[in-house]
Amino acid sequence: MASPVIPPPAPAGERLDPEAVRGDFPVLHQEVNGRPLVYLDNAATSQTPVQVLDAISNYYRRDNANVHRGLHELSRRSTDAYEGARARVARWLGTDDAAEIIWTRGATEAINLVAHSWGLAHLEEGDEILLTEVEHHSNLVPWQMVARRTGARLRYLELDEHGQLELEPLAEILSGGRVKIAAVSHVSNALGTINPVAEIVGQVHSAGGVVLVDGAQGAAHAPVNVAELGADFYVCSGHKMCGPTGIGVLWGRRELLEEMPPYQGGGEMIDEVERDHSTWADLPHKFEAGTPNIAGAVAMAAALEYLEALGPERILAHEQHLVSRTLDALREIPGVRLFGPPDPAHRAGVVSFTMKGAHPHDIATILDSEGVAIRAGHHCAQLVMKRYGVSATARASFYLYNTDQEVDRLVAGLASVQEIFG
Ligand code: 7TS
Repeated sequence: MASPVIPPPAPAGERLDPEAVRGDFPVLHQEVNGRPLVYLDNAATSQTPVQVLDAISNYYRRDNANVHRGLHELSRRSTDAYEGARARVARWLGTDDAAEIIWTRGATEAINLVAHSWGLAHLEEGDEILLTEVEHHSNLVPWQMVARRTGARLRYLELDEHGQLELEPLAEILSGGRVKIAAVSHVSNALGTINPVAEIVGQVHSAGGVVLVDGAQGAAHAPVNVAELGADFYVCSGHKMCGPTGIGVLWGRRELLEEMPPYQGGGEMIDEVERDHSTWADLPHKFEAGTPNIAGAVAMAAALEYLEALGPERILAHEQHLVSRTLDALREIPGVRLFGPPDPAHRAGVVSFTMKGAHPHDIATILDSEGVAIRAGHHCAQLVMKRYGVSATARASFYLYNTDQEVDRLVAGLASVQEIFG
């Protein structure tokens, strides 16, 4: 399969030029409600460059076949592409063991896999699962389900007034010796906070626990190296990092994955099947029952190649520049309340806010009428909303193709909101 055309690596030190990459994203070039689209809902899902669209199209046009079974050319090609994509993800996350990469439908399925496979096998009454107030529901509800089944207790790290996790109580919580697993997000989808995961990992490990990092908002917006992070599990979703929906990844340390039972049963995940029992395939196939999302995996690898050429450090720096510009402008608007760390250096590309007198849904509707797409609601993070005493916020979330002019369109739209409600 011809590999998609990837932009040449950017010279070191040079800032990311969003105008230069916008040409790769067909969806951005349209009018919405008579105005050029400004897409600021990237934390929900990112847009897809032609290089990734081509990877999907080329796969179906030329190579489509099921993996790991046919002794024919197309099956060999699709298997090579699928396994090559796995190796690509492994490199992106900083491991050279591709068998530690499990394909899933997304971050949610990856967390459910760990919660149910590792959790049901290791947790019992009296054990503790450490979560945080800032988690997306995908990193809360599976643990609540497993806690209910095992009798384990849920503990929480809390948020301070600036949207950062309070680490002071951690030592106390861990001193009980009962925390078996901690599940923490790398970056908050509701506030944008970059959480101190390496420090949490260090402390939880010292107390004998393992750590899952929810990287749904991390891997897309900041460089990730699971070895440096020291975590035991890391999850992410393709559709938040220029890839398609329906594909994501669980990375786990080999020793842990090897002793975990399968999450789902079916084709591909077995070694031998008898009438009343079966034995399991080796990693990673033990966790990949049924025909996988082959085109999704191939496309996710193309997305990573695209992001790598641009440079994850430069993507984060660009987002922080846009966040800084947005925070500066919003601070000037009377009645705006900002959530999350005041210093852009502590956040990725998310700005959550409310405006006095205007419901976040009204803000989003007025912005939409001007062609500006943001999200309003609880962002699947109701504990964050409860912590700050609101039911919803408006959220602008940026990515590599957003520009200063788009920030200015957002700010101008908010001036209209203020005129109507202020
Ligand atoms: N964890 C975090 C931190 C997330 O932001 C999301 C999705 C998920 C897990 C779940 O990812 P999925 O791909 O499995 O759905 N976050 C959002 C959001 O902020 N708006 O829509 C989805």
